[in-house]
Amino acid sequence: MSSSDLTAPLGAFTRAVAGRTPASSTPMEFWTALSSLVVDEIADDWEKTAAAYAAGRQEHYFSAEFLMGRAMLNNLTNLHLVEDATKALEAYGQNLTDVLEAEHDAALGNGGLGRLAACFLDSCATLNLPVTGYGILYRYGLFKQSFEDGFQREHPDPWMEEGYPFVIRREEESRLVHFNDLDVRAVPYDMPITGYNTDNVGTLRLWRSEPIEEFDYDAFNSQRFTDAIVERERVHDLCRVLYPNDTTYEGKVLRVRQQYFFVSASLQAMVENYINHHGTDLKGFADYNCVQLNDTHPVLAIPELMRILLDEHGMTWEDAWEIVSHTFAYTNHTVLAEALETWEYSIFEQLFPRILEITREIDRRFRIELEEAGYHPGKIDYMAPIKNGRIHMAWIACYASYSINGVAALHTEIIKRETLRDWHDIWPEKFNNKTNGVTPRRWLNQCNPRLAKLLTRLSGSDAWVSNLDLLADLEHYRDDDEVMKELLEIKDANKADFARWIEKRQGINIDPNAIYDVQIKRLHEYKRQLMNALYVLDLYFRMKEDPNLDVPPRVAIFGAKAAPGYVRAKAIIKLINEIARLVNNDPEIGDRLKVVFVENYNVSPAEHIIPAADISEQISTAGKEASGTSNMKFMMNGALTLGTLDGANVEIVDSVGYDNAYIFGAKEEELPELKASYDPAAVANATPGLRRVLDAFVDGTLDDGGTGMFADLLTSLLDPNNFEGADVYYVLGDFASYRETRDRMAIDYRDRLAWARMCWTNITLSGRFSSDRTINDYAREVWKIEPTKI
Ligand code: 26W
Repeated sequence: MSSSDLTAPLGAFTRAVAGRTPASSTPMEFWTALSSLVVDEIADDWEKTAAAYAAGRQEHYFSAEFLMGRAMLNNLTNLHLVEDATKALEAYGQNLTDVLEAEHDAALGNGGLGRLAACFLDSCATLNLPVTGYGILYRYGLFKQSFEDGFQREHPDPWMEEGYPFVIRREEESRLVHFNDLDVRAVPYDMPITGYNTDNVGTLRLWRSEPIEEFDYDAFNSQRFTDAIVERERVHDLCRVLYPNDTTYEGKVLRVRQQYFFVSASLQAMVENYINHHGTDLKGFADYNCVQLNDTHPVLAIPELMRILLDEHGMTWEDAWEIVSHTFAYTNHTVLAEALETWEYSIFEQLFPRILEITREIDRRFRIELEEAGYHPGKIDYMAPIKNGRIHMAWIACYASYSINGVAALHTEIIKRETLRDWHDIWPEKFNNKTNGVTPRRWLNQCNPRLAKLLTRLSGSDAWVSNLDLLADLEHYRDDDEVMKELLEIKDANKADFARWIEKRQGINIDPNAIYDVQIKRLHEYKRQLMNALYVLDLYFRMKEDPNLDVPPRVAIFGAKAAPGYVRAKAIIKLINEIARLVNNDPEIGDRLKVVFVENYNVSPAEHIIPAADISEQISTAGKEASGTSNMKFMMNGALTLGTLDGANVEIVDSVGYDNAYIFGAKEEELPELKASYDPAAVANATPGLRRVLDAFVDGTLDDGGTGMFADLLTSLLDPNNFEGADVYYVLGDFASYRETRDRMAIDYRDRLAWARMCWTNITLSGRFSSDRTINDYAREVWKIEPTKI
């Protein structure tokens, strides 16, 4: 694309935004102006793409979460406008970096599931696939985290309050969503999704709830005017906030309202589009549409589509079910029992009695179908959509969907064997695996420009950016010492950048020559940040004991938010912060060991951290992490995995080989037997280092501010009277193996060239973990859609 001078238009947009001269405008005002300019650039292609997709077969990605992060750099890169924007900003004395940093992250998701949805949209746009995302325009994204005296505090994240030009309100496409006690107007806000090397522009449609036009005129014309206004505002509550829970389900009425709200509005829009293009006979609906359900959060779409077909289009149950059972595909993202959504019958009764009625009919017919097929009554009762006054969303999803998938090979095997075993017994053909992936645009090309440049130079073009498998052709450079030295220089430069960034952000000084050992992900006991913390504390004690201990300098980097109600997760945050305080202030230790807890971890901090990482901690209890996706981002950026054989780690090792990863700990299939005879207290006493670190929780070495939370952590590890027994996640059981492996890894790091070769193999064999591969698999095997280039 030819370069164009953006100086004049940027000036004009900035004046319009700021109402003053560019000379007096702020980086935020320039950001706003530049984003309007970007939307201006893509408007024609976006309209064309939407029209092309609307006419053919499409996939609709339903997700309660889209963790988009920042949009500007991605859009500028895709539109080849980075240089032009840089020049134009410079003409006004601004620099691109500051303007990019002014953007708020769109944190409309908790973690892995939400970020996966965002990577998928990026791949769909790049691959010209007719896919649209549907979700909720939360006014407050995931809470902002601060640390006060080492404790997590949560603050609201009003991410759009300063304006956000990347969503466009489509007033005329509003829908009415009916609840028993409330009618709500759903207004779509569309976000353009640009792709790499394509003019196609996809769409993320986020719904916002608003009062419907007709209101109570009597109330408005009387003294109750203000009451009427307040009542009108109540509707906005629906989309006010993203629930900050991943994995733990809570039966909150507002959450189920949110779910119904966005799936109802989305289905209405889909049905109307079908009618506009293919006529009022909806029998062919499933030929033109499929819906991927991102976990159970959007599963109400199943009874809702039944309602639309039965009540609004007069179909018979059989005809409607035929359509519904060919429309939906369900992805499972977790095997943790506490995450499975079940709603109380009474909630459905109160909010949408008609949906309840339909769900009961689904339940009745399900029971008959299985009885006729001769299944055992106990089994039928277990699998039925409604049981003991509760509605099981995953069971409805499994029954109605034509496809059920897990997100990594091991995870899919576990859901087939355990979590969804009965469904697999009856409908094995529905089950399939789709190992997750991440977009190499954001997670390599944009966040690691130095490495991207090297890869482009060696491969002679940037084609790898949209075909990551091409990097495999470069693997042989691992034997080229000059290239390996260059790789090491790139990592060093990225680490120096990170050191400056964290110094500026949190005032911590770290040594760029140290090993950067990173664990960034939501805080959960199964992810075992606690095991990492135990290692760091143990290493500290070993260094104190033997001041001459010959180990390379290390920085342990953490980033994690804990769900506000998850007391133990918050205790682990406090614990890590206390360890940091102890270690970082010890003059005897100096730069040999530092602990950094990155505050308010989010997508854009990840973009600073990952390119600088040497070691990627993927240390979940085997069988618990469905896939993991940061493991893939680290791999692409040349960090080595220190991990268990869990989730996608299994496939990462399969790609790079055991020589290029550090694998430790109990395997999934070994754990049942190990756990049966497991005595954590005995392990604590017998494992080198463990007793000493555990004692430090309560002997005054670490201070929990008198809360008793550190003692509770000890209880969770050691007390057999715990709800599910002691140390459910096998932290102490795996510790010895973890310690040995992490120690060995640090020593291996000293052979810089050998280390670089391992990193290089990880980078060049990461093609399989591009979300382009994942999306191509979904498109071909599940969605049956074709690229539709404008
Ligand atoms: C109802 C509360 C709730 C909210 C979110 C329950 C469960 C969830 C998600 C399913 C949790 C989640 O994000 N799971 C993660 O999904 C990623 C994408 O597939 C995987 O890589 C992670 O391993 C998995 O933990």
